[in-house]
Amino acid sequence: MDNKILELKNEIETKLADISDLAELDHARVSYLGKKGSITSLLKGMKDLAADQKKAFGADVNKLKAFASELIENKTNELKEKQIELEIKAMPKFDISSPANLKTGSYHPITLVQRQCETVFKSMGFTVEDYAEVVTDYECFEAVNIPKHHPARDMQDTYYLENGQLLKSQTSAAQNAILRKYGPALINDGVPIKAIFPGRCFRNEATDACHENTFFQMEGMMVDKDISISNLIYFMKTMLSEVFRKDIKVRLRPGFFPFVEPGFELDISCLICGGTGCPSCKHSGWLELCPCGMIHPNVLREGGIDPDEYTGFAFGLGLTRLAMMKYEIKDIRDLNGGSLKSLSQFIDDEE
Ligand code: FA5
Repeated sequence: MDNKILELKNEIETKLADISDLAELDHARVSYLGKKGSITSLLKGMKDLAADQKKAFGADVNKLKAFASELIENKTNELKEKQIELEIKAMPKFDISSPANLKTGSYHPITLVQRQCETVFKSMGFTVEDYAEVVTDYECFEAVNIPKHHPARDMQDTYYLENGQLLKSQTSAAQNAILRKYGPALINDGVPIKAIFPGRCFRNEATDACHENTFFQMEGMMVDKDISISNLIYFMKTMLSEVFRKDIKVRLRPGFFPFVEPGFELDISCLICGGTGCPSCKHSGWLELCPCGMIHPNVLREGGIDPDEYTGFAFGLGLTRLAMMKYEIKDIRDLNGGSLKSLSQFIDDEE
């Protein structure tokens, strides 16, 4: 190997070993691999070599380039992990017995995770929509492929008003309105529908450590030509790793929801017990967090979109459960309890 190449290889190794900061690492990357970097200059200098030396020299410089790229990538991962560990250590842990911080107002933990999810999805081009809490039977059920008297209605009992309207049991109640709002731009101008719509949901059910009668979900939809399950999985994983700031163990299993086909349940490994089983995860080690699937053709059709031309995915993230996992809150009922002593402890780690 040429001396210049060997010297540069040694220099890169020594320099990278000393770097402890991502900005400095990026600076080093540009100085070696950038357009005017030392490795690129070696390649440019090849034109001055004799024809019989060019081949071996070029191969060695390319080896050096691959070596430096791998070293920089490994170092980047190492530094990012260290940074995340430090951020996690700096995060305050939820302690129900600690004194209330009543001097300043604070956001509710659900608001904090909602805002974090919104930031992630907005950065991926999704719009954030608001929707009513009192809706019609058509919006909540019929428009999403749950006709009157369908057995799937038994899964979600809710509270009815005397005028026949109801408190929405799922954010899916907004799906039809979103399809109708953004469908024309999709059909006429080819603009994909990408929307999330967080909201409060209500169900007439017995409460326990992981069930409330009032809780938050965040629905999301994407519709375009050729949308597939891979797109769905990508967006879900990106959102979870951004919100938790670490890799989260997830599992997908088949799930039935009349408005998607195929449908899945996305569970995350319980972060309260580390997956060994506790009351928060009903002793299963897993927490059902985000049902999802490919939007059923009937739902697209009902929203004015031709299912033969367009496909899409939808998900219904349990925001309240996400807040529990993120802040290690063992009992969902603490979130609606209104105790400032507990609720004033949360801060937005994004700020
Ligand atoms: C639904 O509500 C579907 N609309 C979700 C969906 C949307 C599926 C789009 C497919 C496509 P489910 O009933 O499983 O599904 O509720 C979704 C999530 O809300 C659950 O995973 C859970 O995290 C949360 N959730 C449901 N019921 C409660 C409850 N009583 N208390 C707290 N969180 C709840």
